[in-house]
Amino acid sequence: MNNFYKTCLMAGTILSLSSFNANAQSCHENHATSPDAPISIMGDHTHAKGDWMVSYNAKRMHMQGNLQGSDSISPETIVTTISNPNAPPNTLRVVPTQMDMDMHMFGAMYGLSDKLTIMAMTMYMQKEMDHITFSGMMGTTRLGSFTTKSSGWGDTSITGIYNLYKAPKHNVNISLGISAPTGSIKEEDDVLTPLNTRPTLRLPYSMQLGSGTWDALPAIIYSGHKDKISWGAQYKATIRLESENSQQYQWGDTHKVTGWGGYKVSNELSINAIASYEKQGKITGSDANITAPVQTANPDNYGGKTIELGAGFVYAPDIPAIKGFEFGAQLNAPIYQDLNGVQMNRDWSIITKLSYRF
Ligand SMILES: [Cu+2]
Repeated sequence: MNNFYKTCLMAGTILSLSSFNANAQSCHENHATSPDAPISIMGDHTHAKGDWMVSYNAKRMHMQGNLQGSDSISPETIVTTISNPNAPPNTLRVVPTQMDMDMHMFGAMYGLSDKLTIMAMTMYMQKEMDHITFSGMMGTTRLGSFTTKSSGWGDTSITGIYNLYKAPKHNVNISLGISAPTGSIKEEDDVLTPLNTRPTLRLPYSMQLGSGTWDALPAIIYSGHKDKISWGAQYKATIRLESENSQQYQWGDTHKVTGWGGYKVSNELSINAIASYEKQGKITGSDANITAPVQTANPDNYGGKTIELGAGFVYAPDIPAIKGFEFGAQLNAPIYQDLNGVQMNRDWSIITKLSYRF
């Protein structure tokens, strides 16, 4: 930890005791780290030269039920009205009802200079999807239900974050990352077929752990603050650098715009609210091993537009023994979804974060 940061902490402590923290504000800004940004925002800050940060984020995303475009659709309606281009007789016979995705993200940041910070990130994922299987080739007789699971390491990224502009109340960072296809795209599990057999099959795209392609991760982020109020906006994208992966398909690019506002309740605690718009393209190409009569096996049933709202907090305790630690949580839920084809409904997600600077 550098001396400047120690001085910052001391100044912050003294100033918070006197309940006047205008100088503490400019102090954390000079340290080039803003504790005000919501924890779901990655790459919001840079570090001073030689400073390290390690972080662990745990995210759970819960999906429940299905949507056709923006409208909710029942399993019985799916199997009687939605066609299946993968296999004769062109009907869907298996419907996902619920999905939970857990991501354990491990990150490290290092200030190469006061302007440029490098960030490495990897994640361990656990996915679980519940389904109903309908009996035979047609009709709405339920045969039974089953759950598929996949778990393992996902894709790994390295990102450079550059401080483009810094003024007392305003900050602009640009970043460019590259994501390596370290996550498996050949996960398998047992399924229950409409003919009451239980073969082991390649799982649909959404149950795989990586994209299979090298991807670029560009972003630009603006943040500002005045007294106890903070705000910001970020645009970030995931751009596929290869037209197909080893299994002959490509995930759609994603573009996401996020805005937020925060309020510093005390020198240790800030709360925030967040709104985001995300657009993702369809999957192009297809994996010849993914052919089950389920909507998730059809590349057309991927991508769409989602607007999400969220709220959270960031807590940086002012206790000498745990100096440098920061903890936060955030809950997000969509208020609008317009999804391509038929897809599972995104219900909510929760993120918690623990980070340590030294
Ligand atoms: Cu950091």
